[in-house]
Amino acid sequence: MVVLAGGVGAAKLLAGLVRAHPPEDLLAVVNTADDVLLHGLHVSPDLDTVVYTLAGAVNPDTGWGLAAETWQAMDALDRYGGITWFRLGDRDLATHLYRTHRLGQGADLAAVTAEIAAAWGLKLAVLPVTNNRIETRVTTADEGEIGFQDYFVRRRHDVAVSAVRVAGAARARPVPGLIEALGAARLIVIAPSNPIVSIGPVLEVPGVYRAVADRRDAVVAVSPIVGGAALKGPADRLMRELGHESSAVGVARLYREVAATLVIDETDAGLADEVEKAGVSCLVAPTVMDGVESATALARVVLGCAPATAPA
Ligand code: FO1
Repeated sequence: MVVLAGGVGAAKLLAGLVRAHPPEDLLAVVNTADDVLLHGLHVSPDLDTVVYTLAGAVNPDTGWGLAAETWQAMDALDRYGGITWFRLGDRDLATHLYRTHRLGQGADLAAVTAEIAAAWGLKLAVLPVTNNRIETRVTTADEGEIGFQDYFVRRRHDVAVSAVRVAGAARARPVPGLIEALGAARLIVIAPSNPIVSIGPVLEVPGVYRAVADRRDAVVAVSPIVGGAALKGPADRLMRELGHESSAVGVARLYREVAATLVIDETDAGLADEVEKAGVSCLVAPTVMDGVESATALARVVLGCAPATAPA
């Protein structure tokens, strides 16, 4: 099974999937367009959120960074007027130090991610969508084009966006093994992550969109929009600002070429017919994951969408 993942929402569903399905048969393919180079360190927020969550070590209040964290380095950096708007905890820093060290030695991001996931005892495979640098760039009215973390964290995504692009996508290559895994997977899951800035960049890496679209009948997506709103982050605003309807129907329209089924929350049961009219089969189920039980229950609904026959 292959799960296309962004950050927090995807990590929660993955925490359910590893309980409902053998983790050895799970491959999480994670967005890296949120990655940021800061203090000379390579930070991979979505990869780290997936690893930390599945390791049971993530900060439960934020969904990113580590629980029981300390902030000595950030406090010490404040003395110098260094960059501290992007909060890097003392233990989290070790991940970025290690990743940067290994990349500097010539290891690729997939290899380093495998080392980090193994160090946290994870049994499922976690892969960046590409080993190449891709970077979400967001155009705002007052600052022009800025980096994703400048938008998401420094500006608290509290600014209107007129365009989003993934710099580097055109020349990026899918991480080795990804296209084959998509061709062979019994089921492909599009996790409830931001369709624009988390799932979008994954599908923009050349070859990935086509590989997923070719398996459309084996692809199930979970809507990250519930009752017209995102459970976390700016997905609803971004969809509206970029001309899409911020609803489960809007998500269906975004995914209809790549996914045969969309799971929407019971809150949106009344939209099921419109989702079907958008050309996507609709499953109504509880999609708000407030703990492992609800995540596991949703995982079971998703797993139930696996076609009976394995791919030809
Ligand atoms: N999100 C914030 O809102 N504020 C932060 O200071 C912050 C720091 C941070 C450090 C490491 C990391 O892995 C993630 C971090 N995030 C922070 C989340 C990050 O912005 C992610 O990109 C979002 O979760 C969206 O995927």
